[in-house]
Amino acid sequence: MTAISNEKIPNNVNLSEDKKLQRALEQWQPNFLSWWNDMGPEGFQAHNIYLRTAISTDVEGWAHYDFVRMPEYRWGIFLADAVPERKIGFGDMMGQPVWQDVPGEHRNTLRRLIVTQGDTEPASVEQQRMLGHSCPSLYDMRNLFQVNVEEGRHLWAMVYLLQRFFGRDGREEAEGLLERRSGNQDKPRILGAFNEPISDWLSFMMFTMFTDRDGKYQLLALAESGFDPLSRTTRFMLTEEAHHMFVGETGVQRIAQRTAALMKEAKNEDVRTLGGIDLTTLQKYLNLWYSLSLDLFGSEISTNAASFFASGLKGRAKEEKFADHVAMEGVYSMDVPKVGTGELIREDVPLRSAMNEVLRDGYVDDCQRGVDRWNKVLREAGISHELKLPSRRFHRQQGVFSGLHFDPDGKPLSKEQWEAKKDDFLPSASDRAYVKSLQGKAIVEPGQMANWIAPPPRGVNAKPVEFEYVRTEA
Ligand code: BYC
Ligand code: FE
Ligand code: FE
Repeated sequence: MTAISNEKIPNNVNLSEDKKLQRALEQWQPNFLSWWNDMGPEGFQAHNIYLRTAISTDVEGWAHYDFVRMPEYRWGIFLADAVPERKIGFGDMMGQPVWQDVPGEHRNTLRRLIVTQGDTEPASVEQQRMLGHSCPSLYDMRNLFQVNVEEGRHLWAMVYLLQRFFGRDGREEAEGLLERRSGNQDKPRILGAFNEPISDWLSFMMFTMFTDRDGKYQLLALAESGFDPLSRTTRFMLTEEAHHMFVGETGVQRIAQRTAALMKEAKNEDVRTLGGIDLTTLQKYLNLWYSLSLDLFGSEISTNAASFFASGLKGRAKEEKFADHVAMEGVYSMDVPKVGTGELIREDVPLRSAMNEVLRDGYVDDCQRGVDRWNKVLREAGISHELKLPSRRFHRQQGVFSGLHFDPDGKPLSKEQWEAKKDDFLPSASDRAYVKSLQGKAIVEPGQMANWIAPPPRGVNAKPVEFEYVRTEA
């Protein structure tokens, strides 16, 4: 069992024995808190929230529940236990001992990877900061804040690595992570999806379903890293990540369940007349967040990905599942657009250059399993209509399909056809206005649910659904 110390910065990395690092992190801490106060959940910083906090990193200890005010949440530095004698599991250095320090030749690349990962965490908090004011229930509000404080902790996880292993550059990057802002023209967050607005709860649930799931796959790939501190920190992050995807998957599932019930009541199944979210609108939000999240894997053919893999910095999710860990031979056959014409042709891409696509494959399958569970709910309610993941080519802004147009089935469209049809595929201004209109005011009566979503089957940590998860007083 790895106990977490009860210091100013809770940790299981013996922080008090490294005074220089401790000082650096204690200098960064007030800047983090000031960022949290400015950019964290708006209007609820003084409320008491029933939150899960880590008190140790083993199975029993990391899920301790209590009421806390968010600014007093115990953000800290938690690494999963070291694996004794761990060896690099893939790439050119396969079989050599893992690094406990940063190899000089990989310093810049590793820093970029860590900064890119770290940047997404505060970005998501910024994107979600107004949602408390329109929550469908106290249960949902509490889940939102749980996700937010944990994304804050994921930022700490990356900042620890930067401050501990990257000297002055690392300290500057740690400041930069608090300076960029989601959606800001002059200092945007690094990756596309993290600059998109999340201004309603349907977007939030699709985001935690699809975008947090990119987080899962990227963290799985980084957990394979030959840089052992990165591996250990991402392994612990993955335990927290599971809850984020739970919030997304079950959130959309509850909407689907409610929509199905309203379809039975409404004339011509028109659930909007009863204040529900119709399946067409659900599908459009799915199309949007899934395609934005596919972009987060980078290009299908990537020399960056090849060199991350070759140098042992970033592997594939669950690398041990694969037979060949060197990947010098073999190809990945994919359909890519022919330059100039956009016509699709089959191409054999050297495996290492296709690592982003390999990671995306696992992600797509995982998303499909979630969508299948949504469809099961619809089916059991007697609805034959199904939700569907669009083609990987649809609405892409990164990689070989960017700049081209495809419909959700992957059929090429001209620019004119796309413009004429895009409101059928993606949320239109009026869809967004409708979804927002359903969420005018927060539902804060314990146990009450907004009309457009079904209650969850159970509450948090064996508490009832009608438990008062968010309180104005202690
Ligand atoms: N938007 O070879 P390419 C999470 C850039 S989510 C903007 O195609 P590469 C979370 C790329 O940076 C997980 N730019 O891709 C979820 C490169 O720029 P440079 C986050 C993009 O490098 C919810 C250029 O395009 N973790 O944790 O193989 C809530 C060409 O690059 C995008 C990570 O991302 C984009 N979508 O792979 C909270 C892991 N895609 O070098 C948290 C760390 C690509 O030309 N990052 N570009 O300036 C990585 O492993 C890689 O950076 C990427 C890109 C997979 C993102
Ligand atoms: Fe995260
Ligand atoms: Fe997350």
